[in-house]
Amino acid sequence: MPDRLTATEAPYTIGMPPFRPGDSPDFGGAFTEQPGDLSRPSVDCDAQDTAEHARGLIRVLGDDHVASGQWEPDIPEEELLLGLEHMVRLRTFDDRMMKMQRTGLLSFYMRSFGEEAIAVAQTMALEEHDWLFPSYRQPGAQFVRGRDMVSMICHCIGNLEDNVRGRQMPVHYTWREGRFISISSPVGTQFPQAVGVAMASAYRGLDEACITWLGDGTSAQGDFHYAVNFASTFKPPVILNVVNNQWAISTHANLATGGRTFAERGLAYDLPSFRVDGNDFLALYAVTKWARQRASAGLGPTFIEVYTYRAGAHSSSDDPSAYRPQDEHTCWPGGDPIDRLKQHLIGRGLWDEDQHSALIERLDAEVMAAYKEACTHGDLANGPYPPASTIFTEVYEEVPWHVQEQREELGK
Ligand SMILES: Cc1ncc(C[n+]2csc(CCOP(=O)(O)OP(=O)(O)O)c2C)c(N)n1
Ligand SMILES: [Mg+2]
Repeated sequence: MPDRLTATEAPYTIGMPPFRPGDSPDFGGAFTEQPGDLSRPSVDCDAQDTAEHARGLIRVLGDDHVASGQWEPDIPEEELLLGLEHMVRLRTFDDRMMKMQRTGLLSFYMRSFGEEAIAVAQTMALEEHDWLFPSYRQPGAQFVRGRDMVSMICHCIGNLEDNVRGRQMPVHYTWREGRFISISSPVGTQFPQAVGVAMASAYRGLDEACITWLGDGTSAQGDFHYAVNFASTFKPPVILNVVNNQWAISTHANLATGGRTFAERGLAYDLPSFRVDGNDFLALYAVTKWARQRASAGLGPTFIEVYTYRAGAHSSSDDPSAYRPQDEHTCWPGGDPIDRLKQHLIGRGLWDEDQHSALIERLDAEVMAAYKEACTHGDLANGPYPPASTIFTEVYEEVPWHVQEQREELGK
């Protein structure tokens, strides 16, 4: 045996990204899977009845932007228009927050660029009292639940009006009233939390479901398997989403799958499992409704792979041109989620370009006004900042002696 195996001698394969900087990315132009390919099984089906759904791709919006197939959801027109508005709101908000980060008014930011449909459509498919256990890539759920935008910006700045007083990184929102559970920096913790709360809801006989999301990279964490094992064993009302956006910072999803889809892992745990086009608002809504109905019927969890593409950088600290072609996201066959819903609505005569421009203008003004108001409570460059004493307050009901000692040492 040589001291060290080279890549070709190694008795295992390592999944590689399809393209690297300098390559011309080509995903084949369009998805081969079409709306109508897959049936909508009854909500009391066996997990193994969804085997094809875990290997295929559930779509509703075709390449011509027309909705079709058994998964086409019954969704009121005004809900679709509201969904479009929330997605545009999120993109506008993200762009403003990035500008704030680049000009030193807040320290760090993460956009949902290209993934706006996910949290918006899926939260709209739930009940108001359901619990949300998101990752940092689903802040859009808060718009659906009506969170005040000024409060969100104050949190990102960490200023005097930040509802968590700077104890969380920007974008790691906490919002009790919206049942939006704190995002944690160590990725993956939300899966066991969601399963646990769903078990508690079932135990108490409440019709409350939990939904949670984590990424392709995060699904390699132990927390993922602990949670899915409990979900498989106790069958609580939980909707488990793996958002496969192709990238975990600079690591490609090919390194995390071993060749199968992420959705097929749900089958191994005996959970109904669906792979859904994550840039298709209608497909996301339909699959989440199915999962919610199954939860209400007392039949337990649903496992979903949301198949999408992270169009932007991982975060404000990342430069994707170091590991993938600059224009890769423009070649993604799933297209842009906002544009796809917009074209669908235009095709149905419910929307037009003028209305879309007016919407963008209105949301620009809304975000601008919120940004200005938030900055009156302090920004990173100019302060004022929350007092240092807030490090020690509002965390423990009874302050432990060593924390008290540190506080005295600091003289705060
Ligand atoms: C336990 C843990 N390990 C590593 C990190 C550093 N980290 C933050 S995000 C991230 C990538 C996550 O990728 P993915 O799960 O695909 O989610 P995405 O960012 O694509 O939405 C990593 C490695 C972390 N925050 N927590
Ligand atoms: Mg990812």
